[in-house]
Amino acid sequence: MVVDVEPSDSPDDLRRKASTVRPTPRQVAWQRQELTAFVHFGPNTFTDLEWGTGVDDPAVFDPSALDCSQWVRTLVSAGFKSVILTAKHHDGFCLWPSRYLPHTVAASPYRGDVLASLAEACREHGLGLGLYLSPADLYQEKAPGGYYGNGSPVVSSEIPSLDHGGARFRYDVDDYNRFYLNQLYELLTEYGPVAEVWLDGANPTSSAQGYAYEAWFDLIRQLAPDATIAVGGPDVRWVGNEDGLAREAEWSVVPFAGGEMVAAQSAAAVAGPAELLRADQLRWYPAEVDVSIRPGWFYHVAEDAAVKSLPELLDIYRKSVGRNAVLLLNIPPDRRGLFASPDVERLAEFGAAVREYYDTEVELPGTFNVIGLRENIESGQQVESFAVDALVNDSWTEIATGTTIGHRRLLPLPEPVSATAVRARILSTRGAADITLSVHHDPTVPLPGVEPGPEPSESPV
Ligand code: FUL
Repeated sequence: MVVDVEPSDSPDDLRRKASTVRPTPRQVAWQRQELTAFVHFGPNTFTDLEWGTGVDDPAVFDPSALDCSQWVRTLVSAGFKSVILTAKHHDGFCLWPSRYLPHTVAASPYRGDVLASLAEACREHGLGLGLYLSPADLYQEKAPGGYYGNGSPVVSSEIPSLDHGGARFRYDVDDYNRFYLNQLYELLTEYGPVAEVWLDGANPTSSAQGYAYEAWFDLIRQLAPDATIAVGGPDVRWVGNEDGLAREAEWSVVPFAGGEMVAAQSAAAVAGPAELLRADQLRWYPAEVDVSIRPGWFYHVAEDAAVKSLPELLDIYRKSVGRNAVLLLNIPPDRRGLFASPDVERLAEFGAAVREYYDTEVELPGTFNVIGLRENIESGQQVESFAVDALVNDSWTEIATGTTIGHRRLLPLPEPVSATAVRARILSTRGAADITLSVHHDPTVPLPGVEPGPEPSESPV
């Protein structure tokens, strides 16, 4: 939902207007998932690269024991609600046998359809399916006759270009955008419901190629009305770093001017009072935190010993889910096409810890070291600052203060508190806030040495 603001609006008018902005039902459903998995898989898995070349031989893609149901079972038991697969990464190789190019699984020794196997496992185990379709495409840039940046004219085009036996659409687009729309059409009509379409902003190509975003968004809305369009799209924004770190004050109501976010996605503040003053429009635009369980996005055997520890993952959980964002955690399958055992073990520990420490509340009287707060985001995001008090030896003591809450806020305490009761005080709010308070105990808190330093650094997205 979008709310217009006027140059004459005072800071209080702006806060009042911000308090009226609401998420769409698809954004509410997206946020309540809290945990989404990312799966980077493709030629890079076999060439040990992070960014492929576009001219990788499809023969390299040769998983010996691919089993998407192993991924899905591992993810479901760790509490993930959906999974986003790199159907096409920047190298342009497709994990499904697209009709629109030869550079796909069909030309590999594997020959199967990875996306179809994943979609089937997701259906069987009740996991949502999301798709990463890289806008940048090195194969289309480098292959003879490739479309990326070929300077072709914009012409009225029917989508899909080949007859798939379903509905047809018409857009004014150039060759690459027609190709991209045809791929979206395949992905959104042949694999069942899609929960999220992830449009990466990174661009390793050298050619200038414009993206027909309005046509892409229109086609996605027509074919997958429940799918969120993330990062390069209107429903979900990139948090601005790939370290697993949302901001202390992570607003979902974001100021825009001239159709762009007022602040850069990676700025220290994107929606504070200073940004509100520069807005001509306010939109519900929540943050997604993408981070890998390993140093790289793709599997590298050399990183088997560098899988993030349980305390690190729980720290990321508190700083993403616990800071009003969705955590998009990447787990890359290995050359067999399976999640490797260090990752499987860590995910099992992570799922058990989230259930025990965060899905379960400490009953009072009791001892806790994490405060949990939630706003019902169907009523927007309202709280600007709050304090929490504990009743210790019959007297109320302030034990924590914070800024925003949003869907969920998890606030670790410097040391455990034993109390008979707790209460939250809203110190400042944009409008009527609908909040709940809980307390938790996480034995990995405090985690020395991993408190965030300065706010997020720039990343390739
Ligand atoms: C970045 C890409 O360049 C990386 O390879 C990875 O896919 C990450 C999630 O997004 O922009």
